[in-house]
Amino acid sequence: MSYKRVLTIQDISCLGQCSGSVALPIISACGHECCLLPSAVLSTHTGGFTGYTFMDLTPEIPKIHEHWKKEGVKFDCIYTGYLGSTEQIKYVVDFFDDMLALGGIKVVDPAMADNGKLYTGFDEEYVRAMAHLCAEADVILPNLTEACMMTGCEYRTEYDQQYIMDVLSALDSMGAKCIILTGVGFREGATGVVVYEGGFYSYYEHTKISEGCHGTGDVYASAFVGTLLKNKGAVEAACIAADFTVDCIIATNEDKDTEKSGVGAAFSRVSDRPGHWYGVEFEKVLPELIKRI
Ligand code: PXL
Repeated sequence: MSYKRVLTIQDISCLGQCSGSVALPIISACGHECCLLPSAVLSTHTGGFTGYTFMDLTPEIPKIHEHWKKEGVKFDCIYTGYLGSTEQIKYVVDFFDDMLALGGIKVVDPAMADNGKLYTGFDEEYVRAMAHLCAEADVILPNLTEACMMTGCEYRTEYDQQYIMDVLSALDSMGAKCIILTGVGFREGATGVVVYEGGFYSYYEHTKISEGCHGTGDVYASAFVGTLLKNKGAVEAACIAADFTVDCIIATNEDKDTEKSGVGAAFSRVSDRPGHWYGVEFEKVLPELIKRI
């Protein structure tokens, strides 16, 4: 059947173009039903805003689980992103155990760190629990920071192929099955993804447009899930999602170029800071993604 039902478990950052607010439209645009179970509700994401609100929805999760069990609902894919607490990670395993349809796929984006640093609000215990969740998944999508944190490998900004093979082999020993390692670049101006599956590696290199944009990890993972469920293989889905993410950044920068850059300046409010800095304008390039899948 080509019409798939996906459950995504991640937060809603009401302003911020990340997590649930990008997973829902992207997965829906790919032609699937997307059910969003919010792990937390925040006024904004935590990257670059101050004074945001945070409502942890952990206590709701087992109640929703119980209700859905009574309804007999099953999902063709469960895809998790930013989770609100360590306790939630345990609840996610319960969904994996009894809410997946036959042949259903478990996809985990650890969504907890970038550029060598944990996001605000996470700790070592969360990292350990996330490593266990990744071992349960069919596909994981860590960036290099998350991969190093979960495996204990040293995080480096400059490296060679052997280093990346070592990180992948550490993830493999941790129990991960199919690994999509994002943000891997071997030369100036380039970045890419490595797909490791069944002992085989492949690398897809693309242009590095900027030093990380907020929400691109979530855009990437959502496009990957939407494409994978169109019966594409992991390598093809990883490449299509990479092209889409690059197009999203380009579309966002087209607007930025017409405004004064806000980089390096101190702005106290979102409305004082020029450019669309807190997310990417993925909506503009959704038609391109749809055409490709
Ligand atoms: O894009 C990852 C993400 C998701 N959700 C929240 C975040 C972040 C990254 O900072 O803060 C709330």
